[in-house]
Amino acid sequence: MGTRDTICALASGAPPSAIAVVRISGPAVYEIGALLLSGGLPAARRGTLTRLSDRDGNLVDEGIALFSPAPNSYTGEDTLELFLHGGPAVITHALAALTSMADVRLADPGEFTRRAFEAGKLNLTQAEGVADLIEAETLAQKGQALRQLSGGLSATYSSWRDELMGLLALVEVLIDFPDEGDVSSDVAEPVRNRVAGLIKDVEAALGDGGIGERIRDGFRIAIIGAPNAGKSTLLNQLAGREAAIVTARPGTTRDVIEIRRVLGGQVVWIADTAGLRETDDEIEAEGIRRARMTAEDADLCLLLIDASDPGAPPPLPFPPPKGIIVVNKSDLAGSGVLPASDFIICAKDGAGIEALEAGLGTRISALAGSVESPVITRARHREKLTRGLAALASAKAALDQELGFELVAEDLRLAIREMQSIVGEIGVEDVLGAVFSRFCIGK
Ligand SMILES: Nc1nc2c(ncn2[C@@H]2O[C@H](COP(=O)(O)OP(=O)(O)O)[C@@H](O)[C@H]2O)c(=O)[nH]1
Ligand SMILES: [Mg+2]
Repeated sequence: MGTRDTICALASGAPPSAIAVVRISGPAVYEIGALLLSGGLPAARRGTLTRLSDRDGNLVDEGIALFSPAPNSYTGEDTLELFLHGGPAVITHALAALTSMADVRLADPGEFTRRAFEAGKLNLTQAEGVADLIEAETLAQKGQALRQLSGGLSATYSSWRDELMGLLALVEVLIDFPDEGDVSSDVAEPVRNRVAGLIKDVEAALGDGGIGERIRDGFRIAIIGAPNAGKSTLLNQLAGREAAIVTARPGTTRDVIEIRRVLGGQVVWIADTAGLRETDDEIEAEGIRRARMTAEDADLCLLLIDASDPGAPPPLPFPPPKGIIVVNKSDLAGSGVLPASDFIICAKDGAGIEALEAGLGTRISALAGSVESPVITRARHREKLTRGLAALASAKAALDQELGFELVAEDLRLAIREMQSIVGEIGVEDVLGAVFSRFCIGK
């Protein structure tokens, strides 16, 4: 790898703040200590009061320096952390002083963690856990990210990989000694059983209802119903602002409009959709198609019914618990019988909204709790695991039909590769950029 650039960045939040943490990682840490810190580089892992100056000897600030020599640091490289006063001018001056040194530059987003990954301090799912932990807004997201960071997830994938490696070794023996009839049948049967067992485990992980991804990315609630039922009005109530246009004209909402809330301890995206009706308008028809797709994708689907016009409400497309009937415009309800419903609200003045929110929160939190410790927390994991499962199914078919152990071995190798790429052991150059570029600078 040769000599590397030394990277530096503000690691703490946007200034002004009480304290700013400036992080430096790479070989130039020694030079920086010698030239820019009063008293030189401090003793390892000992917070030391020091003065940072620029190369012309102008004082930047006074603060604490912490030196973590390689390999016992986050990145595995020599690392220096400076705890300075968190003012914008201090930070600008500090970064200018540091980058004036040879081979020192500002870090790219996620570059410290990328170096930690490259040094083998973290695997890829753990690095993803770091990013998720920083972005976690709910306790559920935080818990999931911490579990991922501490290796809970990679342990599952690694155990599958190890199991597959063991099977591959057995199958390779069968390829090498094809004529030992007894050996083949003795070994083939257990291999088949273990492949079948793995298929079951992977299927169970994939069939988790996407709960891990939902906890991370947000659950989805769709509001659907006839035009003018008050869907946009309800969305605005839930948003606490005028997110969607409300008019008395049916067919106003065409695009899907989403707002973000925390309900039941979970991040939730609530979508307003175009009213469902027959239409000749091309744009409205597209809106209705999107409304149907949004409802399909959602975890909960609210069918809104107008109490003043309950006539023939569109049928609830999903049974409970996903489908929920909400009667709106309770203020206009006559003496007639209202349709059976889960909630009755007046979206216009907000009556019943609190109860609706509480009810939705209860349902979302039940959904989130329906799977204990989901194995999949990102679409990336699901995609790889799905491919791994296909390879396992193909290995199983080859065993069942006695197509030859070469084919079985090839399928097992494919499955191993997918498991390894989830935790970042192989073939990950293409995903590294995507994973790390979404970190914040300084992490
Ligand atoms: N009286 C009454 N009018 C409402 C209520 N909710 C919505 N509206 C009115 O119904 C009309 C259609 O509302 P909108 O939210 O645009 O319906 P959408 O087509 O389902 O999105 C507007 O004139 C709203 O002001 C309500 O609870 N009571
Ligand atoms: Mg609307």
